Amino acid sequence: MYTIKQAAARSGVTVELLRAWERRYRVVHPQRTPAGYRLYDDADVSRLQAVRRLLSEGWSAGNAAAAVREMDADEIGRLVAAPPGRVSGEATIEPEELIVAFVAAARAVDQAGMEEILDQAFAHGSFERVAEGLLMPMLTAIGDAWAAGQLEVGSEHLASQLMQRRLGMAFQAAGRPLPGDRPILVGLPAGARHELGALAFAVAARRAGLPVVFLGPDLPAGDWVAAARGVAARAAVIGVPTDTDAAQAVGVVQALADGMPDLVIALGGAGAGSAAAPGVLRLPSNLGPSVDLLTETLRRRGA
Ligand code: B12
Repeated sequence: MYTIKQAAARSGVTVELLRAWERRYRVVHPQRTPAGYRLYDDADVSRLQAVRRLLSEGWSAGNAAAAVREMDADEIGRLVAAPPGRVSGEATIEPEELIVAFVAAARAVDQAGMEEILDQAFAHGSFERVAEGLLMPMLTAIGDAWAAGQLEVGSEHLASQLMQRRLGMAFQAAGRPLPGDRPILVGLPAGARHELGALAFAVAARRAGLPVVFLGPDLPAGDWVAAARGVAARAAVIGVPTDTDAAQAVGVVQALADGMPDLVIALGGAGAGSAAAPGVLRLPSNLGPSVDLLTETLRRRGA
């Protein structure tokens, strides 16, 4: 066992910092001597080294502590032993740790920390992989924490705003449709505001070369028809994020099918099953397969 001075020396942090991390972030839980002095063991020292390591890679203290709190001894050992510069890479920071750290940063309304974690998330591979493996699970974890009363509404709004901006940037970066391309409209029916899944799909579809126009949330059926007619759309993809959105989605499908019989109409999202109709394509929830299915359907129908 080590005194606070020894533990600080072994982990390479100052006594003041050690106390602050203990008090603010509960990184370590020292035992006490009968006289009340703190005593630290090797596991405490490793945890302190792990936090220090993440800080040196640019993490904020709160996020580093939250990530380390969720790690077991093996993970901490691997983190501490990793060569410099490797910590932010795929091999060492597991997606689960980024998700936990993102929720912790959101809870603390730490926007800079959340941005930092999203930067790291985007280093984890292709857009599709990051969106499905990290961004969407982060949102689900935020929703779960909110439902469990562990996170305020402001934190949840902050998280979805940040996600929306990132997805918007990815959408812009994926290239614009060429003039004259008959577009594929993607959007949500009246009343539906959970637009992030549909936006992620729109990004993936654009990246696959489809000329996507994203109409966004909350669009009434008549306006879908006006937009589709106005641009002679090839397809309309309607996001149905929850069962509650299904009735309005059915209205959009009917209005589009009546007004533009040759239009390819597709539904995607967790509520899509409740809005299913004959002749309407039901897209799977994964981004890659849903883009492939739409592309193949457009080709087959010569649309
Ligand atoms: C962010 C959020 C919001 C934001 C949305 C911001 C935005 N710009 O989108 C705001 C604050 C607006 C919001 C409002 C509300 N929300 Co909300 N929200 C969430 C939260 C935290 C994340 C949603 C999200 O983006 N998830 C990530 C998405 C993409 O995952 P997903 O929906 O499962 O989608 C997957 C697939 O289905 C697919 N997909 C989705 N859409 C599409 C579209 C296409 C075309 C394709 C191919 C695929 C696809 O992509 C994903 C792949 O994994 C969830 C929590 C959760 N567990 O999801 C609650 C949640 C969805 N909300 C909920 C509720 C109840 C509401 C409100 C009614 C709250 C209120 N009382 O006001 C309102 C309703 C708003 C409305 N009229 O639509 C409930 C829904 C319960 C239900 N099943 O009906 C949830 C589950 C929270 C909860 N635990 O209770 N919310």
